[in-house]
Amino acid sequence: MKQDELKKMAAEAAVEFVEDHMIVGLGTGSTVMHMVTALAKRVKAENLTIVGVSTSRRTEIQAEDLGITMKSIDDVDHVDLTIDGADEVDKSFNGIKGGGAAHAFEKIVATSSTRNLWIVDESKLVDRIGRFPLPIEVIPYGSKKVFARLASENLNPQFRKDDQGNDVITDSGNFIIDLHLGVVEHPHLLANWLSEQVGVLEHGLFLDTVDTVIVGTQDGPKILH
Ligand code: ABF
Repeated sequence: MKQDELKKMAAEAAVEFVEDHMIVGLGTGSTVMHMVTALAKRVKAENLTIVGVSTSRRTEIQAEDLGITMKSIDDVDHVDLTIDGADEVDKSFNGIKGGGAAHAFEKIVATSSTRNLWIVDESKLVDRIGRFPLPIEVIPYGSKKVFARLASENLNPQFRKDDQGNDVITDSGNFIIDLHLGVVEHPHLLANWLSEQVGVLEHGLFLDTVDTVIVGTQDGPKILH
């Protein structure tokens, strides 16, 4: 099966974890797009009452267009279950997220959630995270100073550009700098250091966050706890 079919497999399996009356965090990315489509179908078929909380404008638009009731994270007192994608996940459930430039909102929703569930195709499972460039969201003012500081620490930063060579701008109007590390030797140490850097809004290391990972594999969906 192709990668997109494996993404769809994981996405559809995740929808079964949604219960009536839940407040559901909806992540961002192509795997989540499959999940939102399947969730909307299930909501209609079973006449479920759920509220969605999005992690990006594009997820919010998709969910609303499909008839899912949406609220802002600030209009709910908690989120019962957040279903999101990931770029890499290791055996300790350390993850890199942010390939979709939405990791700041994703982390805000994830840390407000009772339970977090990631949906990935098998290519996202790695022994060590870091081959996928680590996204950092930075405030535009002073971003070149942050870039220089990251470079001076040999973190191999690159401003993320779109196909036309323009800066990628997040839903918050910020820039993304990707760190080309190859491997993250000590995820918690790096996460703490990045969190202390002035001008860094949020990094894409998601550690001690996810409870369950559903993997689309050639042998069917695998549920990892
Ligand atoms: C999102 O899911 C992002 O954080 C992550 O980059 C993305 C994975 O994208 P895809 O599902 O398209 O592979 O949560």
